[in-house]
Amino acid sequence: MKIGITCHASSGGSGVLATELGIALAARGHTVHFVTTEPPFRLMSFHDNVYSHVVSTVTYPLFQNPPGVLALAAKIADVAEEQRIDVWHAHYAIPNASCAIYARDMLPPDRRFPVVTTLHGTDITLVGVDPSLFRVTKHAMEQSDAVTAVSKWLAEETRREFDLQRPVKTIYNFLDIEKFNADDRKRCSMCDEHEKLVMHISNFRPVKRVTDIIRAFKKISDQVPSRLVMVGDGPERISAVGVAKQLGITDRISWIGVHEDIHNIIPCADLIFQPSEHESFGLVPLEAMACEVPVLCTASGGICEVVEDGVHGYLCEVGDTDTMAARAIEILTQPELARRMGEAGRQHATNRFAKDKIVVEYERLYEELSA
Ligand code: GMT
Repeated sequence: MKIGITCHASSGGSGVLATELGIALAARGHTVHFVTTEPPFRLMSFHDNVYSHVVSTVTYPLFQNPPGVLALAAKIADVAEEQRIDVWHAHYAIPNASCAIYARDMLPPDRRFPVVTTLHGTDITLVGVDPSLFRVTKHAMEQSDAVTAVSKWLAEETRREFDLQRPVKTIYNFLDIEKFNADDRKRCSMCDEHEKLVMHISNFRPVKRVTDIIRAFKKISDQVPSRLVMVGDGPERISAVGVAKQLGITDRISWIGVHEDIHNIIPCADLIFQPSEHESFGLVPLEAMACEVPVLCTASGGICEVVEDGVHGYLCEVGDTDTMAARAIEILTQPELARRMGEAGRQHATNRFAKDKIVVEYERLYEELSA
């Protein structure tokens, strides 16, 4: 099939998932065309059957903001028509689903294509429910030919918040189980031999609660020789650095910035720590589980469908940094417990979330829609 994909090209999980999906579909013999405003984060190397079209937007003194969203819709229509696209897959409702629908509707009837919209989380929970975008988000879902969500929790939230009458199908996120593995499990130069390594990976947005990490880590590192490695960047970094200064632990934390090859970084960790306000899925914990690294997360949203409390790590209440620290200390001081959790995580990731098991679910959906 010829499949078009639109996604956010930044380092967020939705862009990562969409890019990995496109690469996986191409490896299965499909032709994939990405249309994005910047080259996708994980599409830097060449892949057979994958094409990337980057949108350019006109600037004009009248425009305070260049009309990038309209340019995206126009580009989708151009690519779909020129390439005879069979199905368009929009990742993230705003503006990607809206633009795909606009593009579909501006083509002559015999050139139109079905639109699949995949909801990733914040497009519903934070952006879509904002009164300024509620109606346009609802319209995008109602006008899509199929809507999927990355967890049952997100599907349910969407139906409830938007009083949506149409079905929202759950198709879980996936990962490449060969790429994320424990073979490289090693002590790395990020911490001393005698220290345990606690790691957090995100875009440091408020929903990630990065200051909770710093507060919990103070309690952890008072008891266990350890180092905190913060991977990524974003708006909450300044507050997190401020809290670390107040608590006098700046020398115990490394801020290593944004990295594309996190499959090489995760195996260095003894614990992955993601205390989000809510997560529709939680791609990072899944990646950690595949690398046999225990996880410490919050029991919020779709993460409970990925991580089993006490089996792959622990799930704590949002904001409960005392319990988070106690749970982390348990894992860091009991190597046998950590090993068991790591192995159970890998097993679960392989059985439930391996790439080939999930990608066929999207393939089936595309086939149904374009039949
Ligand atoms: O978490 C973010 O801020 C990024 C965001 C995105 O849309 O790029 O992530 C969401 O999509 C990921 C991929 O489906 C999920 O694994 C994340 O749980 C979800 N984030 C939230 O729900 C907060």
